[in-house]
Amino acid sequence: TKTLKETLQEVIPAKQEQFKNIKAKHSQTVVGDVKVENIIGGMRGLKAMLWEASVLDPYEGIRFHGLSIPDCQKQLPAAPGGKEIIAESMLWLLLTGKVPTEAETRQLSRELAEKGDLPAYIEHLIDSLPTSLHPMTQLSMGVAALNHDSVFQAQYEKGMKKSEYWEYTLEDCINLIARLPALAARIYRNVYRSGSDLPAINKDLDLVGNYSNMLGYGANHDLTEYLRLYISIHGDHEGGNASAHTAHLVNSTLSDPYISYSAALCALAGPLHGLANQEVLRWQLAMQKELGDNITHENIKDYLWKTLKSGQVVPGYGHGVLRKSDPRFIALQEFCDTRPDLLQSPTIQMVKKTFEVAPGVLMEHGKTKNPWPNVDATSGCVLYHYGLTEFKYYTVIFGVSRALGALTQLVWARALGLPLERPKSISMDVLEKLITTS
Ligand code: AMX
Repeated sequence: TKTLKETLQEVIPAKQEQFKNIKAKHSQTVVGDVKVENIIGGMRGLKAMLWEASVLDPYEGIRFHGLSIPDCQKQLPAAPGGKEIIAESMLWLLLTGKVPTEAETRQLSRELAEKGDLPAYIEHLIDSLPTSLHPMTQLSMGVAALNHDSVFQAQYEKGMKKSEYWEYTLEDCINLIARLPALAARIYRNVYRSGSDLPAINKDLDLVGNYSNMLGYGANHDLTEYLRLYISIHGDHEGGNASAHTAHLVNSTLSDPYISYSAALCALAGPLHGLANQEVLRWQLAMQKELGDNITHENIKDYLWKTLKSGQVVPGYGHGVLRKSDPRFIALQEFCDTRPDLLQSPTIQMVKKTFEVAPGVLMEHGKTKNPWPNVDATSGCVLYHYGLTEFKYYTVIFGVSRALGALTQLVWARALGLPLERPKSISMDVLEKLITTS
């Protein structure tokens, strides 16, 4: 059985060769136009960065190294006794482009469990924070402070060769992914379960099995399975989304992976991005409160219009790239469809009913380019049903997940020797001159 690093070592030379070829032969080849809408529209649609792990098709949704979510569900190993994809098999795929064997997956689970304990200074740091501090701020602070032990930074100071960057980046990334569950669970326990002790990491369990255990939900097999699926399919969503892009940008300055990912978490904490996770639930519960037992399609429509007319967005709907229902939303809905308790949950029934009317309302409203649900429309409601009701915490779970894609791609950025990212900005005066001369 090969290790993750050995597998990566095998695939790197061919990709380096491919990159060298593209750079040598095609640096000046034009592959698209820059329109004014790209410059003033948050660079939407501009093809301007390399990202190996996944590509997002507006209509088909995400593919991880070419595999759709249903492909991954069929091919990637699950936990012993489980059915859902686990973080380790997704991590392996995102990093190497290969589907791991059962043995490789178990070996990686053990490696992560062995590296998963938090250093004492991080425990003290997190324990010293006010419980009123948003869990995402706490997560970002904890991740940043873990850079105390960055091997990349230590080796950089010693003067390592550029060809070695990826190896130390990999070491930091694996250590960080291993430690995220203990960090995220400690935040949860401090904020919502004051005084309760975290169980020790079980070396025979997978990463998310341990995370669920440390959160205090290990006995709930269905929730643990849900978390496995959730964390795997939220792992990567190509490179241009705000969190992944932030990690990529910051790391391009050769900041170590810890502070790069800490910055990414700050981007994830915005309501238009990862915080939509918590916002959907807040919005759904407010609707439930207002409608009481009268949850009819008509009433939901009225509530949607009320939200839109007050100038707010409908959380969980729309997307920067997608133009169809998000396949991640579909995968999570399918998880619900196989469990009678979830099908009977009032919150989940409301998600389904909202889905039956919201696209029509959003189309009639006529602003959003994509009236279909994104993953956040449903993800939090299942957690809520299983008793993980503290929705301010939901984006932290997303943060544990997004590390799989954002961090593995830092390894590739360094293996390919990608340079400091530095797009050209222009003023409106310069833009107008360009417009008149084009
Ligand atoms: N409700 C109401 N209006 C919406 C909308 C929604 N769900 N989605 C988009 N719009 C509006 C935009 O605010 C914009 O209005 P403006 O012209 O007055 O500024 C207009 O429609 C055009 O926007 P767009 O091009 O369709 O979307 P975008 O690429 O600018 O933004 C996104 C994408 C996700 C930020 C947006 O759809 C949104 O705010 N959705 C709700 C929040 C949400 O669910 N975010 C989670 C996204 C997934 C994730 O990252 N986790």
